[in-house]
Amino acid sequence: NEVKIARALLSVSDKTGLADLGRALARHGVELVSTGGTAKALREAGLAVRDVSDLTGFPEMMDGRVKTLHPKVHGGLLAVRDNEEHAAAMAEHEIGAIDLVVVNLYPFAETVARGAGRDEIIENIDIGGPSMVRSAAKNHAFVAIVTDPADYAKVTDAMDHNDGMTSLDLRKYLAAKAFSATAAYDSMISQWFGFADQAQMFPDTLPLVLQRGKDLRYGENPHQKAALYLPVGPHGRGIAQAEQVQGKELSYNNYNDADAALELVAEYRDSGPACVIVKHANPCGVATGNSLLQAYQDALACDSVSAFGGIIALNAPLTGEEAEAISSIFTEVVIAPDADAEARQVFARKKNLRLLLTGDLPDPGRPGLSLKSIAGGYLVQSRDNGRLDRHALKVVTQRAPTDQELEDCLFAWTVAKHVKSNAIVYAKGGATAGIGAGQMNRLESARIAAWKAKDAAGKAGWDQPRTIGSAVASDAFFPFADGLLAAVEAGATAVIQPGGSIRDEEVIAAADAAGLAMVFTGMRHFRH
Ligand code: 93A
Repeated sequence: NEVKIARALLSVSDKTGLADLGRALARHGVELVSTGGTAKALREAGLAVRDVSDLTGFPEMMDGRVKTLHPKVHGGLLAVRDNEEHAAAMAEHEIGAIDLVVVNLYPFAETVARGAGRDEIIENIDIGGPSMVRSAAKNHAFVAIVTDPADYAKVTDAMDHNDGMTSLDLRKYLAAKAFSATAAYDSMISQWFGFADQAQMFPDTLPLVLQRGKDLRYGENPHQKAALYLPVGPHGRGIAQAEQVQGKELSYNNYNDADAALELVAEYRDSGPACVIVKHANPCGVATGNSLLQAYQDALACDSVSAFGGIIALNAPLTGEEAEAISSIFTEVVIAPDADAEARQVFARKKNLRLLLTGDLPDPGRPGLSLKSIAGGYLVQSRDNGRLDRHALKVVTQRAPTDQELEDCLFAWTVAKHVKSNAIVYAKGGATAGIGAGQMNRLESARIAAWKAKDAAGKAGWDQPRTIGSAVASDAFFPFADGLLAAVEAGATAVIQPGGSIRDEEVIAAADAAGLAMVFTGMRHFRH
């Protein structure tokens, strides 16, 4: 159960804490064996070290690709000490037992992250390291395996308190950690192969190794547990990577809503000022404008009732002016690429408001996977990064849209992509006029959006709703003419929708009869 450590093999890329560990082991009379760079570092700290090449009788060769891959190493790690045959094999081949292994692996993720070339990345795939880690972890009945510098003190403390010995409990803990380290490491490499090959948007093998990030207070409801998980290895930047400057801790629902807001505002990363207000993962107001402040005010005017307690995302750095305006109503989360000192000061007065800074907005066209759990499994798909080519739009009505109608169509379409289906979005002059989300039929979404627009006009004191003279987007085709007729009734003059219904002719005829201009996208944006 308790094993006295007589010999340790150290081979680490990250030399943090190595000298202290070496000294603590030396104090217990442990023989130190090491690979090239690690041995050098230990010697520089004044410690006596035996080279692994001395132990194996082979030089480190092939640019270090073969250093520790040798029976004298792996035999010493894997031998079952109380097995007579194993003991005999050790004696016959002069294999000495190794009781402690300290390894951390070639920095694969860091090499990828700093933009190294393919050859260098490949060279940073550690082979010998994980092999030792796995051998030692398998034989944890006798061998202690340390893969995390944070555990150095755990091991030396245990040795200090128990005459240089480790307990089985500690070795089990270390072995479990070691196997998750090698699993995460290989997953990272496998993910990189997927990322490196840009054409391969949807890998067949899904290296779904996730690392537990921070715990969240609870899930969607207080009786549910929740935590943030992050993919191991290279991944895109998103809401999970945003920097929280102030405010209460983000909740599960905050993350979900903030993600929806950031993904939508990112659609405007190359355009002028834009603002998105999200509530329950659906946008309740989206606007572009000559200034961020104006974009915010226009977005707010679309549905100021729902915006209460909402999530606000902006596509440009915040200044004090917008911060003042935003602070005047209750807001849960504000997201922006950056915020100046004045904006930070203004928000600092609102202790609970969470301010998230993202740096450059993510690329809406990036590849990636989206995941949803179903009972007994998961549904995985490539993320909806479909983008419309405005030249591919097909005018299907007698009247073609005017330039302004076309702009409004495209604006409404982009927003509709981010609205839960069935999605109907009215837009005019670069701002949403009414949003109908999540209904079980398209007609109701069209009616709700128009009704909300009327309500908003009343609240804002406008003489008519913004749906008059607007463009309307539908995330999927109109199966019947009724949805389109509801839009006509609301005052829309242009329509953008995928097309493809068996009743397209009927829908086009209704549009022509009402003098509408309609374009087909040939692309659908369901979001359920
Ligand atoms: O190239 S390897 O896959 N071949 C090996 O035999 C081997 N043995 C240890 N990499 C190998 N290592 C790794 O070298 C360790 O995992 C560690 O990250 C690194 C330590 O090298 P050095 O002591 O020369 O700095």
